[in-house]
Amino acid sequence: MTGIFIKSIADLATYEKESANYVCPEICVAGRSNVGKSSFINMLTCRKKLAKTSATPGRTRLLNLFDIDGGRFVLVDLPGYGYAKASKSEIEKWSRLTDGYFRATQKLIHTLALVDIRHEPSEADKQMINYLYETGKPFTVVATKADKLSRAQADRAKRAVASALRIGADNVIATSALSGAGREEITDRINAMLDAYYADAR
Ligand SMILES: Nc1nc2c(ncn2[C@@H]2O[C@H](COP(=O)(O)OP(=O)(O)OP(=O)(O)O)[C@@H](O)[C@H]2O)c(=O)[nH]1
Ligand SMILES: [Mg+2]
Repeated sequence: MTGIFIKSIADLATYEKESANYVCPEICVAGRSNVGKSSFINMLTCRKKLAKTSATPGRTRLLNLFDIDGGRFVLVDLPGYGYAKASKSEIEKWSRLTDGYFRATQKLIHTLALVDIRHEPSEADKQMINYLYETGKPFTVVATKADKLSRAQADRAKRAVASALRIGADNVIATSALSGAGREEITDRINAMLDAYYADAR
């Protein structure tokens, strides 16, 4: 997939103005701070620095929009939520822009919900999944940083993530931005949902 940066957005009004400029669907990338959202976007688009990554949590505090494949869809990089030191206020900050986005968007067809494969999903992760589930928004859980585990460990961890989130293991895809593992599975899934979307739209 080819990606082009569109814009960083700090408030909802700007999002609404910007999204009025395109008709294609959106897919968003959500997950806690430092889980690897920006790295994941770079992996998908085979670009090293399309989305800015950082070892310091909380790097992406804005909504970042990327055009994928020349208007096929817009990828929305959401601000990371809940990082350890300021969890409550950070979750609130995440909530304001992110909840606002989820309420305002009329184009979102899928959410890629990222969790770290090595850790038990946090309360904030569970909140996000529950929110998506309860509001009927389709999502796939992406378990990041799979390169940090052996293949067998990763398979086990994937099942643990699925069970903690009470979803089917086939709804969790293990990925590594480092090795590119899981990239094809993700792009296949995205292509299938876009094909279905454009077939319906016709
Ligand atoms: N080993 C490994 N490291 C990764 C992977 N993905 C991300 N990282 C590292 O994790 C750190 C955070 O990555 P980012 O992509 O900036 O995370 P983010 O979710 O965008 O973070 P915020 O923007 O702060 O919310 C960086 O040091 C990355 O190099 C991965 O698949 N494998
Ligand atoms: Mg980021």
